[in-house]
Amino acid sequence: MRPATTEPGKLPCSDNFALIAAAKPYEPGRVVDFTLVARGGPAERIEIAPKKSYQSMNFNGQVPAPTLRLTEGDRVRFTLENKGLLPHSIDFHAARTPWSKNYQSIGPGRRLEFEWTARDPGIFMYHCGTDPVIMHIADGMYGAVVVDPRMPRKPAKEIVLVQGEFYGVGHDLDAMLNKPPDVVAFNGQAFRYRSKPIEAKVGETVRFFVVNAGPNATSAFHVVGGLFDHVELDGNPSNAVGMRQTVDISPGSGAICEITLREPGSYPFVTHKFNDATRGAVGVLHVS
Ligand SMILES: [Cu+2]
Repeated sequence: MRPATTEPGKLPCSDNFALIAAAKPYEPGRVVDFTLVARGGPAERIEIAPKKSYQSMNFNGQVPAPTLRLTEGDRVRFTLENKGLLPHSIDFHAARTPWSKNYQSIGPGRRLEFEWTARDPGIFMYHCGTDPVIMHIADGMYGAVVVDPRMPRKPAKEIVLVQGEFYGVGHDLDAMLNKPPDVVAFNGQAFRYRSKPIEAKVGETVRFFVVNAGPNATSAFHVVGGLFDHVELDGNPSNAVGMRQTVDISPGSGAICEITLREPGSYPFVTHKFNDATRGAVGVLHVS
């Protein structure tokens, strides 16, 4: 039998993952349906780096899971279906709802439904919270929720980056607890935006929505050759700060990082925690 590392895997998520849907204008009483299907097993092997496949557990067959974009006040009618092999659950950092009621695990074949209201603008992580949480996260069960404020943000080129760590070939609890990750990636695959840069224009505001799924390492988000003009910690306008060279994003948190480049060229975006950049958390913004 060939070792798992040489088994082919699928692309963790589409190349368009970084390009988020447009913000919706505020509309009182809007209800948004959102369904996540927990998955696992051989069909969920993903290619996290060239010739490096990983046995993921995930939502909707992709790592990271789909980004949910809401506007402040939206009501989410949420469904979790467990089509995986283990119990799974959900934890929306954007929600204010009791863990003891809505974040409990359901077994394979089961379904969970609840509603919550997006009251807080921000960029949030969501993830499976089933024990051992470190494994359900490191194996790929995470995604991002963007909640836009009622007052629309100014137009920008908007990019979602979810940083995550991968250990061994998956399901390796000892490595997750005790060893450094083998791959650290933005949007599920090492260096994916280095080989296929993200395009922007000179003078255009680029708005990064960054979530650090961890599970273990902080992200020190930085653009080489640029400075952030405007940063919102956790993506909330009340946390706005001015110029930043590097933005600290702990596991389980997020930030909006805006930058405007005035000269054409290539600008790498990295975690300035350079052991993790070397493991794959590097991309390129190409400005023309
Ligand atoms: Cu899970």
